[in-house]
Amino acid sequence: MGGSVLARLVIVSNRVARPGEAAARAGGLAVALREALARNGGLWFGWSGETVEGPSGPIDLQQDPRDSRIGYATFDLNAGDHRAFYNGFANGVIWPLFHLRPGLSVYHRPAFEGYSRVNAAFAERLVPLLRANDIVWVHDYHFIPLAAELRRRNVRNRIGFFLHIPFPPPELLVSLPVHKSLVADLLRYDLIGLQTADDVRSLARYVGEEVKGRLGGMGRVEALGQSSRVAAFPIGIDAAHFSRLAEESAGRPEVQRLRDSLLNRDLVIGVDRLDYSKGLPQRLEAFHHLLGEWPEHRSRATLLQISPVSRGEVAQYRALRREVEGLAGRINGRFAEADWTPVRYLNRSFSRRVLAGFLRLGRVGLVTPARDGMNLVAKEYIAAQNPADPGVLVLSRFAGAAHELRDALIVNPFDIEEVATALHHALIMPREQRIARWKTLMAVISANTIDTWSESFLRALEDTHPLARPALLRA
Ligand code: GDG
Repeated sequence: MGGSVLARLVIVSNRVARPGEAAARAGGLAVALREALARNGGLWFGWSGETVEGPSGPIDLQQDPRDSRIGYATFDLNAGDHRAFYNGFANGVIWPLFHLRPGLSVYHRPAFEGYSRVNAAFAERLVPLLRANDIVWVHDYHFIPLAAELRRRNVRNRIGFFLHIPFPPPELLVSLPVHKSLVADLLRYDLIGLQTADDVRSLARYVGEEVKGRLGGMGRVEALGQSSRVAAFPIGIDAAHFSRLAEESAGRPEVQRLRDSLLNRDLVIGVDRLDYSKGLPQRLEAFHHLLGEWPEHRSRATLLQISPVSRGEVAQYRALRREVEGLAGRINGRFAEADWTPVRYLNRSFSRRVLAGFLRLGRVGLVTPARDGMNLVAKEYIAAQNPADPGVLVLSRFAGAAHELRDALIVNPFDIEEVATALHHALIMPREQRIARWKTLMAVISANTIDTWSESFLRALEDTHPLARPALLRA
């Protein structure tokens, strides 16, 4: 590859999906990014998943056993730095604030310093691995300052950034003491990809109103002495692949056991990391309300809520877990019969295959986040359906996916009565209506897939410097 005129792709993300790490558990995003690497050859750079007591470690380079043109570069992080970076600032400050929960966002200067230190450590280790032609694609809120750290070390490559979570309106962003330096660093990227037009508007408003920058055509942004481009690239899934997975999984023992256990009752399914952005307490309240107001669904509808624990070290997540457990217990205590449990609440994860099979069994997909960058489960639920007898998606208007999935039953997750009413309508919807809605939704997710997403982002990144720069090879 050394002498190739084609650019190599370098992906940076917090966790790296290395070969050998349970492939079945790797999400669609990991698979898609690996495919983008396979098209051009390239490097996936990130944290190893291990912490050490001493200083952060050296780079461990591995080659993909199936494709020698793909490499994985990871390193261990100092435990204290990791805590400050990951739990302290990324998930303790940015995540809640960007999901419109300023009350949960607790800023401490040492956490921000840890975040900055880890970004510098990433840059320091990445620089020696970079070649002149490489195109660098950085993922998510953990790495807002990374381009600035790379530029400080004289890296002149094209560097793009994709934010998987929402971008907050400026009125909220300014509550963060370091908002200006964070946005100035963000603008060091050549291209900033956001999930939706709303997110782009929020960033544009910050630039125009808060720091009196200039907004030009094609998403050009000039502010704080920097110049960049910002655009929406709504992330998708490999819809055809997920449909096949769901169909094939119908015969798997785990899926058959779930089907048998339902005894022809209606399955309402929710799949979300146990996170306060996912609207789980309100969702359970809505299910409670459904059973209270429409007794015909008692002994008929079962809610299967799959919520693997995430970020369990963060206090807010532990509190949420207790709250959700309490609510599930309350509903079951009030409505359960000897032969029917209304809520099956599972704090565990399943393989992607089994999950696809479960989603296919759902008569209703209940996806009601309080705020979500996109929400891939909404798209996976659609892809998993049986075209001859599809279920109905009930979707929060505050998920990025609601911009595209307009034929879902769109709800305000904070309006318990509205969600319960939508659930009722979904459960009684005649088949022709379900098919008509599903067809439109399936067409949408088949047109904007994970591949079109990565290709359009990378094409836009190449276009940011159209002259004298090598292009990525297109499949
Ligand atoms: C962030 C943004 C944005 C879930 N449980 C299991 C499992 N999953 C898979 C789902 C889906 C993925 O994890 C979750 O993606 P989401 O999009 O729903 O949510 P976040 O994790 O919050 O992701 C989000 C996304 O980034 C992409 O840009 O859409 O807004 O917050 O694929 O199926 N997978 C397996 N077992 C489980 O138990 N195998």
